[in-house]
Amino acid sequence: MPSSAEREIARDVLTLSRHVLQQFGSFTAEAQDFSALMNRIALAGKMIARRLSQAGLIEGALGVTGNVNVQGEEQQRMDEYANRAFIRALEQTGLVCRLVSEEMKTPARLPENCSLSRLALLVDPLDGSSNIEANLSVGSIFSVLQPLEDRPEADHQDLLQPGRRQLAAGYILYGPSTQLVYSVGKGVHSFTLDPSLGEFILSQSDIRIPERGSVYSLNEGYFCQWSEGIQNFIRYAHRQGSYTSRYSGALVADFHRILLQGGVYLYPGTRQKPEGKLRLMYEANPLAFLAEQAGGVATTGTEAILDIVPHSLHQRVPLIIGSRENVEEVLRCLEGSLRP
Ligand code: AHM
Ligand code: MG
Repeated sequence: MPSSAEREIARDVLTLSRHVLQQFGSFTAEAQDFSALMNRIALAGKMIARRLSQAGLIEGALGVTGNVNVQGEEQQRMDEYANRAFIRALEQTGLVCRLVSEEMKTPARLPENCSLSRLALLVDPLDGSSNIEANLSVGSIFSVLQPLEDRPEADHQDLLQPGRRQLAAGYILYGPSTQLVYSVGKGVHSFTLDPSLGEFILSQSDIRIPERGSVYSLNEGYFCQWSEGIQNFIRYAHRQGSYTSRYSGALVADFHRILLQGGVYLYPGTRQKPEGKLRLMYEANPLAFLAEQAGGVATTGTEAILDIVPHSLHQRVPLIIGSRENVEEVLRCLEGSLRP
């Protein structure tokens, strides 16, 4: 029977970088590169987590920059910091050549990396950033793509590929603890930051999303602007009695709850904005990749998120994501075969 100290040691050596190597089952150059890449993403996450934890004390950490980002949204100072953290964590590493971000109209080129790596990293550096001022959960979302060889690099057309081709995807959740969840296409695994070690330690491997859950998660303030199908799903959820509503305003936090406990998250299009709000390439795609890896579903309502061929880096997409049975209920309301 191992002692508690031995069990502690066995737990603490299961770090993120070691786990990535285990996922590849080898020490090939590809495995080493992915391990190093995940380590640098984790470093950006640690920098962001540290700044968030002290934001109320650091002069100039909170508030808005006065700039408007590519989405036409007011940029928070923490958005800008998080974006810089990802760029600086990845430059001069040889790991990714281009970085696409919600906060930048055109991708950042990391030219010194390009002779070594052709990979691209796509990020929402700080998702749900309107939560920051109130000290609520936020996240970072990431996706890794191999640019297509047969498509021109001009206008980044070589990155406009369906989410099914993602090589890796994940998110970092800045909550009561900082958690990193990722997949390289071999299941979904979560890690918790141990601040005393400065390492992400494996906390749950091969996460499976429950087939059904009781949570529906969406901003009901937009009720009058939705299609009849979405309105009918909400009426159905209200009348059915077994649903409960949870919405934090941060997709990463709401998705994380559903990944672990089941249910459905929705950000549908509205009459004014049929594409909804969320971005395909660095919000919907990475979470759809994780959802499918965990046995769940992600759809626009008419098409699997991962099958969409993008037409631009920053395009928006309606998102319905979560447990298989709950998503099917939404789809049946949309097609009219399930009524409240
Ligand atoms: P952001 O990336 O600009 O923060 O926007 C994405 C966020 C999601 O995290 C969240 O689910 C949603 O926007 C909240 O939007 P709304 O206030 O319209 O419900
Ligand atoms: Mg954001």
